[in-house]
Amino acid sequence: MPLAYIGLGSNLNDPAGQVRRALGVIAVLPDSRLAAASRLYRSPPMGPVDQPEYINAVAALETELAPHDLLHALQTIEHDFGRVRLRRWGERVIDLDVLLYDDLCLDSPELTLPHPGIGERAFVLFPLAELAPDLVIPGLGPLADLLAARATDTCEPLEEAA
Ligand code: ROI
Repeated sequence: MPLAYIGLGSNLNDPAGQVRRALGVIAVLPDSRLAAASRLYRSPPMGPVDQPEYINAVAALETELAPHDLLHALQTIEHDFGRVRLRRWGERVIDLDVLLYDDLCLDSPELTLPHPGIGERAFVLFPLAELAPDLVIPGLGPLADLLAARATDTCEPLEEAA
């Protein structure tokens, strides 16, 4: 079954609760199985700094949903969570991104894979590395190298590993 990685982020209305609840909804998507979920991480906002810190996580989803069907399913969840667009790169109750879909490279009007910006975003790289430390990202190279370049960025787990 194809394996997709999904990025989750929230900085409004109990962000940790939003991310946990979204993981629960992702876990019951049709024709899919939640293979793993990272811990929750906190990170300063990228974008306008006058917004709360973010809670981020990454999920690994085995899925028979095609990439665009997965995207639409995630957009439906965002809508159900009451996501409203306040400003560009601004605060949100939930953000669900398809980060990777197997080693697919895709550039369609709706969906670009790997997700653009993945290589610079500590809040994606840290939780992703928890799930797949040996991952090689198509077009970007080993995750470990991308992570090393972001080592000084702030992104810390809410709880230490058990
Ligand atoms: N910043 C952080 N730390 N985490 C996010 O998930 C996040 N998402 C975004 C923008 C607004 C770019 N900044 C973010 O979409």
